Amino acid sequence: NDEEASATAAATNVDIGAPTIFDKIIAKEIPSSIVYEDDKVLAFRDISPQAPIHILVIPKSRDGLTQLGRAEQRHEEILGHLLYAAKIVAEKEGIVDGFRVVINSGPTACQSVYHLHLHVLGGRQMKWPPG
Ligand code: IU
Repeated sequence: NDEEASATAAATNVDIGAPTIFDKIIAKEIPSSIVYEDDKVLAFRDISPQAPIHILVIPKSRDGLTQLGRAEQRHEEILGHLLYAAKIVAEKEGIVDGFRVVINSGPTACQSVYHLHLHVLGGRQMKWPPG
């Protein structure tokens, strides 16, 4: 099931600071459905959407920012930029009045790709607490 699959993915991928598939998406070596882009961030549709709108916002330069739990003070600016980009994406997608931003950090949170990313989710009623 989905829960086992994400737990398996989280257990399989470990944070060793290595390049991830997101680098290939940034380099456009792998196609993606890009929603927003500027010099610092890229936003594209998640390949396995968990809501009618599910977009990932990622920094173009990883700069050691594999997960939020490893963030350092030098990342403050890009972290703010990513969050503001999430708002621009929500606006572009017509969900700015109600959307959710999620960051899974580390295996316990089921992070599977070790290149920091914000999930922007919307287009349906969200539930709380999350799983
Ligand atoms: P997570 O927070 O690390 O679990 O999220 C990783 C997301 O990246 C997850 O929602 C995947 O569906 C998504 N994704 C993708 O959009 N394209 C890919 O090639 C891969 C993962 I690998």
